[in-house]
Amino acid sequence: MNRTLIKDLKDAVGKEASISGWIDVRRDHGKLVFFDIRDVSGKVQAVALPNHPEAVTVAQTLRSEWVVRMNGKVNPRPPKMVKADEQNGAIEFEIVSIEVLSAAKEMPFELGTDLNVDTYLDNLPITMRAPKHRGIFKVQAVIARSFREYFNSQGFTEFQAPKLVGDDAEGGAGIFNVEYFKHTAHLATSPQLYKQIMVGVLERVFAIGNVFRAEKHSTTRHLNEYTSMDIEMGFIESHEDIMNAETGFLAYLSETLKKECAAEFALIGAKIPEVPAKIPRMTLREAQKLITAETGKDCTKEPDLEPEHERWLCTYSAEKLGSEFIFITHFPTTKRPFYTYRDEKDPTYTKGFDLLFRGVEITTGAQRIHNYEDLISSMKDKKLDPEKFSYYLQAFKYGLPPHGGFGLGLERLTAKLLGIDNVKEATLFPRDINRIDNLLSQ
Ligand code: AMO
Repeated sequence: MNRTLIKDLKDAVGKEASISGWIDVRRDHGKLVFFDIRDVSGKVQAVALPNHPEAVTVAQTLRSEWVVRMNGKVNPRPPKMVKADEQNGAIEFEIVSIEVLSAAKEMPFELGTDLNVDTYLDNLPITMRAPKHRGIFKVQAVIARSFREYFNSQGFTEFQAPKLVGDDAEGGAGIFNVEYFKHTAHLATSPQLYKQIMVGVLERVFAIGNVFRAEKHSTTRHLNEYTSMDIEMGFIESHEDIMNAETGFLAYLSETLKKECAAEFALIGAKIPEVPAKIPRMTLREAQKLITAETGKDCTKEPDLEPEHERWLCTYSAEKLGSEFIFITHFPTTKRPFYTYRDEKDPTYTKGFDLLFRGVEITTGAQRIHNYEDLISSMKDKKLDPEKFSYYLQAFKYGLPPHGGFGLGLERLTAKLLGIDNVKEATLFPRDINRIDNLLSQ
């Protein structure tokens, strides 16, 4: 008999079916053995009845996480037992025969139990099977797919950026070295230089790929390997075009999540955000004046926002401006990478932005310098050696249009969308200073 996915059983009432999946829970009631059986599509209650004694004998040996194939019949539940708000709450699977596909050792804890982050991470291959975590990673997959769909629909071309690089764009700190034959190479911290080069080839490009940051601190926002969703587009007027492109994506994402992930958001207890047609924008200095006026602590001369400022601005934006997203623009030139375009009105500030959402920065983006000479002089200002970037500079030497782009951290976005405090819980296999899967010895 062909396998029926558990979500489709409701259409097979009165018929025979074969299901495959994991034992979620077993409940014994005298001679009856009940199970919740789980597959990728959902759960169903199955029951082994005394009229199939062989099935009952096998049923009594099964425990959580055993993998089984069950043949049987889909019955309507007696009216008193119907659970209208549950998936398959109106049916029950009557087991006729059971084949064990894989036995499982006794679980160290019940799936779905609240665990501290370390225990959760130590046992990731199984803790990820819990409904909450399956939900998180389904949502994450939908985010990445929506990014692809949206930017494909806007005339962008996907490309794969290299992960092994020579000299790095984002400045010296935070780079992993890799032994590369007789040389030292690095792990890419961003596809930045390649996406700019690609503007000269395909005008509008995007990439979704892993990047690496050798940050020594362990926070709830930082990972040492994360997935960067990047775009870069040519022929823009200013960084405003980039913010508009990101707004378009977020609106598409919000709609897709409503269509495809409402159940996951309900299970996790999170709310899908509304995306206004125009996300509020303010300059760093405007934002700092507001914070200073409200909190009484003068931050108007700081070159960047502190995490507490980001949280404050998000609350302010949600309460006063009606948007959970807010763009902060015009960070000082000294704080931004060499490729960032300077504001014509005041070149000590850049035409770049951060996007804040639910208390955290989820994106950095900007217009870029496209003039070859300006770029060289910006490198020199930052004490970088243009010789080392001669490969990248060819794109500029031979004509690159005004362009810009952004980088959006997939795990941070997933965590914030789902109201998860620690980004590591929204990362499939998080790497941090103490852990690559297993804890590293100190
Ligand atoms: P930036 O370094 O600000 O910009 O990174 C962009 C976004 O990537 C995410 N992110 C991280 N997520 C988890 N752990 C980290 N250690 C981490 N670091 C960054 C954040 C952040 O907003 N090249 C530019 C982008 C551009 O201008 O196009 C860049 O990489 O969500």
